[in-house]
Amino acid sequence: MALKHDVADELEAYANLLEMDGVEYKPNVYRRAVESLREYPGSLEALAEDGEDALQALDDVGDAISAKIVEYHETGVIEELEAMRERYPVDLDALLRVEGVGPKTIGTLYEELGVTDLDELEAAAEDERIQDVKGFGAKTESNILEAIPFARQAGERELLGEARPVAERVRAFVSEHDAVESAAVAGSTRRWRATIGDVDVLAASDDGQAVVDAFAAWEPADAVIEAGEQKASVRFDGMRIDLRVVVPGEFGSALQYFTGSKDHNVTLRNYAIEQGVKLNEYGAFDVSDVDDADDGQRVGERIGGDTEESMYAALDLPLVPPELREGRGEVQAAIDDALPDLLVEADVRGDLHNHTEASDGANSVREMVEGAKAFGHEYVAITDHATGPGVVGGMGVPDDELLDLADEVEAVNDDVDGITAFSGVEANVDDDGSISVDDDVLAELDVVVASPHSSLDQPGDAATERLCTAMEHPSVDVLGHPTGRLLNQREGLDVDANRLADVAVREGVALEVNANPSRLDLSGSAVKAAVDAGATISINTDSHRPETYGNVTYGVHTARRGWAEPDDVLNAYDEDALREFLH
Ligand code: DGT
Ligand code: CA
Ligand code: CA
Ligand code: ZN
Repeated sequence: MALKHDVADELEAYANLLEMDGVEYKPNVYRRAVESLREYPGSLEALAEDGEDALQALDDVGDAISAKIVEYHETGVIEELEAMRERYPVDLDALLRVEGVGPKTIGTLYEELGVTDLDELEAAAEDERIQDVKGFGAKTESNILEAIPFARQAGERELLGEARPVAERVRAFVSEHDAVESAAVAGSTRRWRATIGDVDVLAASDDGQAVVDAFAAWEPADAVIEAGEQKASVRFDGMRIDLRVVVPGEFGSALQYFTGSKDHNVTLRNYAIEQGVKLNEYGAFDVSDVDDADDGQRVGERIGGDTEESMYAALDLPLVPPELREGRGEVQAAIDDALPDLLVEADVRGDLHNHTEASDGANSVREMVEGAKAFGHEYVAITDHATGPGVVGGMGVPDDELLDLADEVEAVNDDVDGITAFSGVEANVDDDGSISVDDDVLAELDVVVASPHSSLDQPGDAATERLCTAMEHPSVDVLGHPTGRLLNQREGLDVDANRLADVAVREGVALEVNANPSRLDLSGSAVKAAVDAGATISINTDSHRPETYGNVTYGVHTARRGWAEPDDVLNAYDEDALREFLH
């Protein structure tokens, strides 16, 4: 497997172990290096071959870290890391998935109670041993206990942001094979679900065995799980990847079947039966003249299956976009000719939630604005964190400096042609719904994003109330990452999406679809509630560096999962319409 993945994972583990050990400052130095490694587009092998100096050309990689990368490249281990692992023999990955539990907590619970994995953590909490440890209380203990089932289940699914690039890579590899006519990503990855159980790829070929053999020999794979004549599964970077090969004439029906979801397919198949049509992975068959339609897979007259369109056309239906195939009324909408005219990425004109080095971002205002322009945006808002609870390590901008920052944004706006830069802030929504920034300051800014960052374990009613109160503030334009969820890490606020949508309409506030692949917040189903109620959404990347403007793709597809059309999306508006909304 690629050195980059391996070494980034190892250094991240090292950062966590250092933090467990009570080391200050250094863990974050390692984490910054990990981020830089993961974003480096080139081959890390090539740099490592050239030695430590070459590696130090990477951002945030200094002497100690470059030496560890070379050590790992040459020997396959980092001695200091292995020593730390011996000292703390805990299942860090699993324990870190428990909401509210970080490396420091894990370190303490290991020292005090010998907790090394989820089962032992659960037992300690059930026996009420955690509340006796200094610095812990009964409340923390019960929070931990409640969060364990989610942590257990979260370990089994991968973020879309990790799985999707891998799926594309496998698809490209497979489609290069001489015997392959076409290849496609299927399953939940094609539906752009926020998390992925396993990656499904489909290929059309008359020589299944040759294609399966090539896939089983795919060099980056960590292991082959199984390999048959028509399908194989491999493991890569903690993910399972399934490849199925079908004959070209059945590619469309197989693609339709293996894209799912199961709910969509069941609904579609039942409708088909009413029309005298049988659907399966081998095709669409007219069985109206057949005595026993269950007598084999390929019965009656075949009326579709070479393309996916032909499967829907066999029922006189238009193709249902994969993001809609979740059994949320899309089959009925297709029958009624009422499918939405979905938003596409090209409709998006700007990004309304971004950070600079004034708070926790990595770049200057100018770099973020020029980056947005290079990305193709017509406008961008600079919305650094205000100070407040839940904001990383005092990184927020105090009220009086927000106005200076706004002046800087205005100066950059005057100076850089071809894009409009809006001033703004990401203010905190406090527990009671109040906004953490002074009203007079908020009134001066172009874009006010208000987001919850703390108390993300409030009960649903209080959480809904809190967010609705925040939207009633006259200066708030966008409710940022409304639930505060972090996929596979914390569930976030359990809000009533319908009520949120109604208040958003009434108050003229846009609900964010935060496009960071760790958030995708609102989720697709919450977007659907918003759009159904007539609310406006805003798809923002929450970028802390220009390289992540491209995450907008994940936001767009999440919005599509919520049936969003261009008119539903604030940052698909032209600048005049946007300004009107902001006023
Ligand atoms: P995942 O992997 O959990 O994120 O979700 P999917 O949707 O990718 O599910 P997966 O990988 O088990 O199967 C891929 C698709 O194949 C699924 O969406 C629908 C279809 N499929 C698989 N097994 C069945 C089944 O037993 N019945 C039906 N109707 N469809 C199935
Ligand atoms: Ca799957
Ligand atoms: Ca699968
Ligand atoms: Zn933010």
